[in-house]
Amino acid sequence: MSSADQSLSHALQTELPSGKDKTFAIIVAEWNHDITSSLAQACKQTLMDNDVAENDIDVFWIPGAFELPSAAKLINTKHDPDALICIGCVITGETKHDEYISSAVASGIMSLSIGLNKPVIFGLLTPRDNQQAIDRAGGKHGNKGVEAAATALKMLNLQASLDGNKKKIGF
Ligand code: DLZ
Repeated sequence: MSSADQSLSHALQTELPSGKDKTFAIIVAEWNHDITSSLAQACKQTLMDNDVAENDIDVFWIPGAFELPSAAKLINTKHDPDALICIGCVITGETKHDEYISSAVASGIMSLSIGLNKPVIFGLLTPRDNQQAIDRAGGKHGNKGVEAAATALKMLNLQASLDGNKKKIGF
């Protein structure tokens, strides 16, 4: 199936794990605010729909997508949430800025996620134009903020299942 055919329901075909008693930081870039606020709202609502208390979700607004990895690191140091969800939207323009920003964000979030040993979710849209962004922020391709929340819940569930199955070493 091509990605164009995959809708929001793809991420939600199975029931999501509960996020009860887990804490989350949603970090949102101000650039393309109409899009990112819709992503962030859907993300927060999905967490709450899956047993996360509103008090356990902190939303941080930051200037642009480029700042997502450094802000996530800083917020982690100060707040130590169970999962961090990074949300932004970088739209292709006349110059190559989008390529530099998007690839820096992708590798920054990946290194952070591996280094912190906790879910750091890549909720960055990289559309060619505003319409593609709208289509993915509550339009015909669903809302990728929902998928970002679903990914965080699934990764926390993976972590919990591994913690529960730790093998004893030694006698
Ligand atoms: C500079 C810039 C440009 C041109 N485009 C976007 C964008 O489409 N989406 C986004 O989130 N941020 C953009 N920025 C801002 C950068 O992410 C960053 O905030 C600045 O370069 C300052 O580091």
